[in-house]
Amino acid sequence: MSDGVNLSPPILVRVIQFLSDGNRDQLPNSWATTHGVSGGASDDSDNDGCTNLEEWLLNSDPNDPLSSLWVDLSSSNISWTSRRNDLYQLQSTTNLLDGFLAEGNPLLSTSTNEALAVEFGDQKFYRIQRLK
Ligand SMILES: [Ca+2]
Ligand SMILES: [Ca+2]
Repeated sequence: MSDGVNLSPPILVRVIQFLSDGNRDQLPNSWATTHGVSGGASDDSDNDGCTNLEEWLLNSDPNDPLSSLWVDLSSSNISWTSRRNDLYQLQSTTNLLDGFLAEGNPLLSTSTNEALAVEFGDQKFYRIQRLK
């Protein structure tokens, strides 16, 4: 930026969208209206074990008990419920204090269930991050 006299280094301006939450229940008004959710964030409208807040964060359907998150570890795979066209990243760490690192490339889901091969042996923590 310049005031005509002094120059400052370039600055990065990032526009962040804030979703309106008129009743302050932690659920965006637009999402609650779209899904007809009248309960609060801690309610479980479809009794699938995921709260409405979790359903919103997971991009799952708060009115469909078959639409929720589950993660399963077998002897060589990690599998999870997914949404078609969402992008997921497998991440791992051997020490939770060090944070997670990506393993492999992001996966564009083509199904409602996805699975990736994982290594077992030494202590390792895995997580699936939905990127989009
Ligand atoms: Ca639910
Ligand atoms: Ca659900």
